Amino acid sequence: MPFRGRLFYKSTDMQKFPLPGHRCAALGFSLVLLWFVSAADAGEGAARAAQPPSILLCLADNWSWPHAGAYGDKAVRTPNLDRAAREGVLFTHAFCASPSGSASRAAMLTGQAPHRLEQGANLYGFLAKTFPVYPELLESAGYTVGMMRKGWGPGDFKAGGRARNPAGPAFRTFPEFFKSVPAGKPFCFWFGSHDPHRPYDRGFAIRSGMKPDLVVVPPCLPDTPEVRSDILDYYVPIQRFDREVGQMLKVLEAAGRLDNTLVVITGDSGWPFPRGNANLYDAGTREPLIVRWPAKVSGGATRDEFINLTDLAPTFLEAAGLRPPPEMTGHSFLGMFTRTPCQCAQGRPRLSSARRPDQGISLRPQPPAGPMARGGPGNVEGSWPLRRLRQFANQGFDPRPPRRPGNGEVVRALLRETSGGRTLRPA
Ligand SMILES: [Ca+2]
Repeated sequence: MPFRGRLFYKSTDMQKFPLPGHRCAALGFSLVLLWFVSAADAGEGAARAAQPPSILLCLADNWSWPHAGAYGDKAVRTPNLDRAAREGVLFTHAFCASPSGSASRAAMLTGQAPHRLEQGANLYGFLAKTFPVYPELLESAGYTVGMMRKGWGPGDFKAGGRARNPAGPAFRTFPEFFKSVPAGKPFCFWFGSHDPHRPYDRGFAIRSGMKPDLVVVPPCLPDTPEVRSDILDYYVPIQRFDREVGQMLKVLEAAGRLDNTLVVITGDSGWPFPRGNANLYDAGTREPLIVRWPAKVSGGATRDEFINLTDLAPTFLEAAGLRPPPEMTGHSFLGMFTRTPCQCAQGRPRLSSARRPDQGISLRPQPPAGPMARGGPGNVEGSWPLRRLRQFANQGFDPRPPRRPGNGEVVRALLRETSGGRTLRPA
């Protein structure tokens, strides 16, 4: 609190004037000084609040939810990520747009779904220069941009007509980049770690004392000592990623730039195990996501909203005070922290796993109540998701009791969601 610091400053002045008359003079002088300093503080605070934030994306390579201490994983130690989550927001339902590196990164950079990106949707393809990417948009707005290690890729960015990686000009280290940022000016940095991508030094984790009994083996994998050891070996580079993120945050903290930096920590695609990377299961697409920005976002929260990593580009642009280009299919989720009720998920289709054999249900959440709402509660009964659910019910699919384990619960949850919290039953 600046106020306490100023009060202490006043006390030291008092010590310089031991006589009573001088004390009054010192007190008067100090009060005037205090007023000036407080006024200056208020001005600085307003200026700080008005300053666009810097943006730091810390991107792991092949990292799955929920492999961080903040999510309750006891086998991996991630104190720096956990601290960022405590001081920021921990998301539980973030998904990459594609479980494949080049496509996922192209989608993150452009804020667009991969199928719109031509060759950009392919591993080892290219991302044509005609697709705007958020680092270039921020650079045009005065940001200093940079990246280190793995940016967009794997692939040949020159084949897309670009002179540099779409993630920005390359630097060897974050401090080297940070030195190039003019004082007080915002920056946008992409830290593309190679961790925890394979290959691993087989058995290294157990040799270094990590505990296989703490590993949670997913039911789709055989629970054997070899699998536990392999999962622990995947945790070793996650811990290295954690340390490197911690070092970057320390650099920002020492420079007084940490709290107005929007820090996002996530991964490009799922872990390198069966059903993981390159597969459309959750293990291939569901990502850890931590957002830390104390200047605007209260810390200590866990959010369950559905986030797609194409949402990052429009979120970064909105944070910088820019309007996302209309071709971005991602949605800024900044409104989640600044507007009530949340409008960030409005219009986003959701694919559910509730299905009759081979039939999926695509659901669109109801618009929120309020001036932005396109329909009130009366609209809910006739909304097409509910009609679709009723069609399923009329076709003989009765979610009570479920024909498949879990389906009934899913349908009931979807009915609750699409009905704005009211309990509705299929016709
Ligand atoms: Ca990857």
